[in-house]
Amino acid sequence: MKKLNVALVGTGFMGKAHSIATAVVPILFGSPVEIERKVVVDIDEELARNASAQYGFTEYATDWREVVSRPDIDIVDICTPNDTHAPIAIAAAKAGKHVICEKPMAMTVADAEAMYAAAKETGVVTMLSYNYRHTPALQMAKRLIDEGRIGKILTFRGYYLQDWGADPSTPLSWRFNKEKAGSGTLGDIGTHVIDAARLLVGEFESVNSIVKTFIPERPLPAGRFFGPAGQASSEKGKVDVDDMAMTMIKFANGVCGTIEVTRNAWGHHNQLGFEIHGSRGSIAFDYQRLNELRVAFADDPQDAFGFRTIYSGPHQPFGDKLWPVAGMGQGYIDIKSIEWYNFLKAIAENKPASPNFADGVQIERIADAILVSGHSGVWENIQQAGR
Ligand code: SOE
Repeated sequence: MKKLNVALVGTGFMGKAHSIATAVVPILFGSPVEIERKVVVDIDEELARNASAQYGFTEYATDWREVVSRPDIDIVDICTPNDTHAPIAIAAAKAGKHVICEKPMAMTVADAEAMYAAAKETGVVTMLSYNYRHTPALQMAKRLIDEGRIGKILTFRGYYLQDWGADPSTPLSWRFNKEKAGSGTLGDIGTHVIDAARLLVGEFESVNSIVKTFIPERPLPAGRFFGPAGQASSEKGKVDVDDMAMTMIKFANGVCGTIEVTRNAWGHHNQLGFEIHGSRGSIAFDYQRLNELRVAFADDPQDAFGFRTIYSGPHQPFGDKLWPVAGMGQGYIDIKSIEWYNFLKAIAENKPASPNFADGVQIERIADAILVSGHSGVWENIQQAGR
């Protein structure tokens, strides 16, 4: 296969993470296709120029429209705020480029469906950056479930707790703005747990939620709206998205679940986790201890029964390709690199990647139903794929 040229759109935190991943994939795993980090795009020329030098791209540009249709570009990597995902992804897919896109997929279910339709028409490979699912310990949970090691799943208890939004003086960045973000905590971090729940348990049938905004106004940012939190100005602006969503779930396979997501949980910095209880055992995972998977098997001897910790290493999925000794520790860049490896492998084999735009549409439908239920107060059914 010929060398594929990558265009990265967006130079913030995620642009940086993806750039490190694309740089190290060949070293860690041996890249399934040869790639060149060709052009980096940011509407701010200085940021684009600096990023191309710092992240190791050949060129920089300020207009994604010109770049995504260039004949020499093969892969478009979307790391911009949520309101631009749909236009960039649709233009790129229509131009026949493979697309990897940061989460959440889109601002609305309709936009997500349009992105999926555009990619389906040209047959390009798509991937959504729900990176936490690639954590080797979480993939180990999937392996244990698939092998029936905890029996039949009974319940799923998921959460994603952060605290960067808990302080009312944290400025109103784009993540608190419906026009730019589509939704708040739910789209930003809740969709990661929805992705994990679909992977580990299965499709959602219906949801019943409480959704709240705890801090209805915040100081406007003194500097860039899109940058890191930064300085606050003395003027205030309205928060028009959710701070918290608490959801009960009926899965299509009869499993019952809950998901709690908030950015107002002091002390919890980036805590995505879950417990899954089965008829023959339990599994627990918490991203702040991403190298550990806690398990309890009903068949263990009674005098030594209880949760025990499996520490990630070469025996878990992808662990063999990372570091040779359990206990050396895997981290955020490792999982971002696994994500990119999986995407490039799908391109090389001309197969769908996971999670892809079809998964994304389903996640958007679930997130939308959670917000609707937050208003209606009743159970909301989820439209199933293909219907
Ligand atoms: C902010 O809440 C954020 O950067 C999310 O947007 C990411 O998806 C999450 O992984 C870390 O926190």
